[in-house]
Amino acid sequence: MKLLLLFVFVGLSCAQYNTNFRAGRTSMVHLFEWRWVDIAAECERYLGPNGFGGIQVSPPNENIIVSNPWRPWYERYQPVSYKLCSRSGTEAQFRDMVTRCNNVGVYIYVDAIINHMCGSGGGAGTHSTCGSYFNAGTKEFSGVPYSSLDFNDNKCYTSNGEIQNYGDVNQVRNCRLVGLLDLALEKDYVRGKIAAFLNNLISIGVAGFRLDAAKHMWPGDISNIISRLSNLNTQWFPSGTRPLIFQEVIDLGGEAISASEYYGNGRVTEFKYGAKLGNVVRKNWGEGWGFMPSNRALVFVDNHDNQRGHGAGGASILTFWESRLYKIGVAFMLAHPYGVTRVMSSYRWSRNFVNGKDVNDWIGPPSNSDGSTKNMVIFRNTVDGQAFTNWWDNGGNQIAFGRGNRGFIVFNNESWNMDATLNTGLPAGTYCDVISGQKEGTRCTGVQVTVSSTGSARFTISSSAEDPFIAIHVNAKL
Ligand code: AAO
Repeated sequence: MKLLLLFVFVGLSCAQYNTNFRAGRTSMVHLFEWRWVDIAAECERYLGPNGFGGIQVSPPNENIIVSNPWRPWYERYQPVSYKLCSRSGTEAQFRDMVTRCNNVGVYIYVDAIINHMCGSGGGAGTHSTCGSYFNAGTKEFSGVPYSSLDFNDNKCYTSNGEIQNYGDVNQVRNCRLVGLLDLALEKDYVRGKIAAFLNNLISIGVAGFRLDAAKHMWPGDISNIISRLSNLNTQWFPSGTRPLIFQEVIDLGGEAISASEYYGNGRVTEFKYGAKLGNVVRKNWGEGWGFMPSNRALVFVDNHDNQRGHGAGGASILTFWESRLYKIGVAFMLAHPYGVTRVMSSYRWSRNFVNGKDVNDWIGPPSNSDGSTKNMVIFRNTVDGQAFTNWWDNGGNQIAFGRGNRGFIVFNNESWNMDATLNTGLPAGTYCDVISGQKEGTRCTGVQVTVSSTGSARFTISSSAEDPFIAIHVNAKL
């Protein structure tokens, strides 16, 4: 009986904060603009075997087709209906992906665009990804259906209907974000349509949602919609499991709305993390970090916006364009215990800077990807739940830390070579560095590290290494 009560309590207390990852898995990857057929194959071939817990996928529902500029990535942030056809694929392909990924323990988290529909200048017709008729001028969306009664314009008091001042809570939540038609989420009808959309995804087997533009929705409206959501599909999840909710709220401080207003609904994207981490890796050590509580945070080095100069974070954000620093940042994040971690898999585009701004920031996807962090994801799984221990630094940019007696990581971000003997906290033995290689059978394919009976080990890292860090853990011990 006691045991039963404990379970009930744990179930309730975790609720929408729980990632629902399969036991032993800790991280998700954002497969930005990937196609469903490619993701299904990626789950089976790579993400499952390499310990990934989940995937944030691009919005699966019908969106406007933007032709000027030609088919930018961001058209998917302009919904036309909740039918499941998009550039990533058809509904059948989406269902097949969810089934195949779930079967190998990699769960799907949908980027849900529920704050708004398309931009007010989107025109009228069937230039939408499933061919549904809409008229942005009269606010008619036949595929849902929504009419002009379902939007917020009557509550917005700015001269042009736009958010003009982020210091005014009412504007941020009742007016249009960059011209996007703002849904009236206090209406029972609208709440019902959104909940039906999300519940359809849950029934297919989806494990949770990123709520796009959550700052632009009233926390109480979000809470009502969450209360209408079903438990996850029991084909893959224990009965009574709630979907993970993580809300996109950009809070770098200094605005009227703070991230903490959303903690009651679920986790929140911690944008300070990538900004501060970027500063640290760029060697601009700064003031106290002031992050939200770890059990409320979803963290990332970069996201699809700030990777290309949209959203928040500015120049300090690390991206694949600076691969060496980027890998340091991603490895640090995955080794450190804070938050639920999300790595990024996007695509390369040709940049063109005009007056310091990339005028190619709109370019849409090819069908390939880049980026590999598989061994650090396994590191994070291996050290999950272990304390942050054995911190060491040289007073500058050589740092090291451990995770209990399960893992240890060392970074040399100085312009000179590192040679240091450090206390790792690990059991004695020979360990394979999982950055330069890995353990294969009875040998290491890269650097080997010998930990003595007192737990100390010598680390040498060249300042010219492309990956100037070494990571060892107990599952890569010979
Ligand atoms: C496109 C066109 C527009 C056109 C519109 C409609 O670009 O010109 O008007 O269509 O036709 C994405 C793209 C948009 C695109 C949109 C729709 O990024 O360019 O518009 O799809 O296709 C705010 C929101 C945040 C949002 C972010 C981009 O709060 O929710 O803007 N992110 C999500 C998605 C994003 C998507 C949308 C929302 C819309 O991730 O991909 O847009 O679905 C401040 C505020 C932030 C605010 C930023 C940017 O940040 O705090 O809340 O984010 O400004 O406006 C310092 C400050 C920091 C500040 C930052 C930037 O870092 O510390 O607080 O500077 O000023």
